[in-house]
Amino acid sequence: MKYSSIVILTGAGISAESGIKTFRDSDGLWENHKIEEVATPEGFIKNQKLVYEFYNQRRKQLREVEPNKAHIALAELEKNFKGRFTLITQNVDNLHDRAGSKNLIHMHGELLKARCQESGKIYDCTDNLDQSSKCDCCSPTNGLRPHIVWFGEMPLEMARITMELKRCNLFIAIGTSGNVYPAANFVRQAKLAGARAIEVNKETSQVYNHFDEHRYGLATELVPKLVEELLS
Ligand code: BJW
Repeated sequence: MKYSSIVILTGAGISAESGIKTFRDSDGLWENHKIEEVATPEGFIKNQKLVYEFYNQRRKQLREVEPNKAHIALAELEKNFKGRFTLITQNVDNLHDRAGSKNLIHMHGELLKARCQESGKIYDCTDNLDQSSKCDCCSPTNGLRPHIVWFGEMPLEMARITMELKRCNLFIAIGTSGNVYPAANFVRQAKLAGARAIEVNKETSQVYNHFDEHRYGLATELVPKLVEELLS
């Protein structure tokens, strides 16, 4: 194999075939909710009940879905690849974790975590959250919020991501539309570092012109094939 350091970025498209709706499809998750209502700090201040319920419903959905062949193939790649391997996901579901991925960065947070609004301490969260949910780290407590990166907030682990993008020689983006920054810019950063860039998607993304190679189709078909090629 000619690559020594691989960075993979995944988006909602990789979980679509597990049954989790993508954000910008016509029947997408946010059809009944305006983005600013459920995915901004301002929306949370305005209507906490709505935002808690939105994420409670999505947390519950995780019990009904399973990792698909694409998640599993990426975990296999990590297990068998001899060089550096970093998987960055924009997804807040736990399907990469459940497929067995280890060196995984959840840059937009995780549905199964909650954060103390006062101290920033992060807690595991499998049950519903609401306005009365309390942390056990401060008193008086300001309560817990979903550990999700909303618009206008800084994505997580950006320093580590930047370092990995600088040193990778293969960058692969799977199932992401290239609408949301800074993730949409990762391909440019990887290219500046000299990496080859491959896009795997059902259709062209907003940033498709920055990739060297495009593979269009379903993630569950294309990702296992690509992994097989990389490991052969
Ligand atoms: C398949 C498939 C199958 C389907 N097989 N493929 C103006 C210009 C530029 C930037 C900005 C701007 N104004 C504001 C900004 C910044 C803003 C932003 O990007 N806004 C844009 C809307 C313009 N970004 C932010 O605010 C971020 N923070 C930030 O920038 O901080 C400052 C900073 C400065 C410097 C450095 C670093 C930071 C925070 C962004 C937080 C995004 N959060 C969300 C919501 C999380 C909550 C939740 O989940 O409820 O994260 S938004 C939403 O979009 C979610 C996703 O992770 C993210 C990306 O979406 P994704 O994954 O690409 O999904 P889709 O649906 O768009 O696409 C699915 C794709 O799959 C499609 O392409 C399909 O074709 C494909 N597909 N089925 C293969 N079976």
